[in-house]
Amino acid sequence: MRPILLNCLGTDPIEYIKQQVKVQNPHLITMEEDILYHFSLGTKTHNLPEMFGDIKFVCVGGSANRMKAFAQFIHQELGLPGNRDEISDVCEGTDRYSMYKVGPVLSISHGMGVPSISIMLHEMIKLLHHAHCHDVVLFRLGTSGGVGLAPGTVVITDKAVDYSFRAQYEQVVLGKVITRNTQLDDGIANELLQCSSELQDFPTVIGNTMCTHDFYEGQGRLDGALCSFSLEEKLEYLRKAHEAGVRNIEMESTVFAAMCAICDLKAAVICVTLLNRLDGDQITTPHDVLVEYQQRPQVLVAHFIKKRLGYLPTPPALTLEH
Ligand code: R2B
Ligand code: URA
Repeated sequence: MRPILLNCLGTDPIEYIKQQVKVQNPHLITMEEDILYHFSLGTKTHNLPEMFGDIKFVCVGGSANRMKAFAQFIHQELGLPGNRDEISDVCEGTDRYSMYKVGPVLSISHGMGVPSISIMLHEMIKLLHHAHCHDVVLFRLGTSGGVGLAPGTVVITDKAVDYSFRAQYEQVVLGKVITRNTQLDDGIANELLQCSSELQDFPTVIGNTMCTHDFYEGQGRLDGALCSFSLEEKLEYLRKAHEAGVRNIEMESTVFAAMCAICDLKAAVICVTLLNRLDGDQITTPHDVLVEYQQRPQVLVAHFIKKRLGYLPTPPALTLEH
């Protein structure tokens, strides 16, 4: 058996190295400098280990405003010093993405759709790697269309699936299609479900999430500028999706899951449903209700983070009475 040596942090060094954020690119090590162009950050211009080395949770979501609001919310929840209204955008040198660091939490916007989130993920994973981060958990917090669920339900993704309900992501590399698996972390998903039952604030389910490359035709909407199918055909597709375990539809989960899985990063996708797609396509819910819905994944993830950081008492283990 391998003798276990403990380093100054009290962890087994082999385990410590295993938990470091890794990239899967042999060329990176040969580069003298790495410019993270869309973040306006770089290995020569910024001290990434000093700026980001303590990150333990990365939360990503589509909208820059929502991710700023999340950063302010988590600042308040963690009771951190300083004024939460003064949290500034780390990526202020660019308007491609916004990034806020609040203690061990990084909150980043990714825009809409697979190409936008994929650029952000490449640079974010490299950032965590260059900063020597270890033992990091990633969350995508988003909105979605529900399939057979009441609006406002939070869906924790079991499998991120494509338009044919397959748990895979197709990436074109040098003109060839490469298929990557979209396995997410079951343990984190179950912990999140447990958090929801502790909060008792809103309905939460675990289900499959379908990721599409478009909001309109790709999600079977009848209300786009183009539509070539009938209401019956739309409903037949959504019913098949439901039979395949799909409970919500959004536009980033497969590439998020695939890239995290390849880099051995623990990840989860948590999206609130804004409508039930079996009932319609237009989002008619009043603005203030939508704002509250969009806070639900944030509340859930904040609870998870607080538990992990020891802010909340862990419920006592069940004991059997004799
Ligand atoms: C959910 O909402 C956006 C489209 O409105 C998209 O980014 C997604 O995944
Ligand atoms: N986001 C989506 O991608 N689809 C919806 O129906 C709602 C939000």
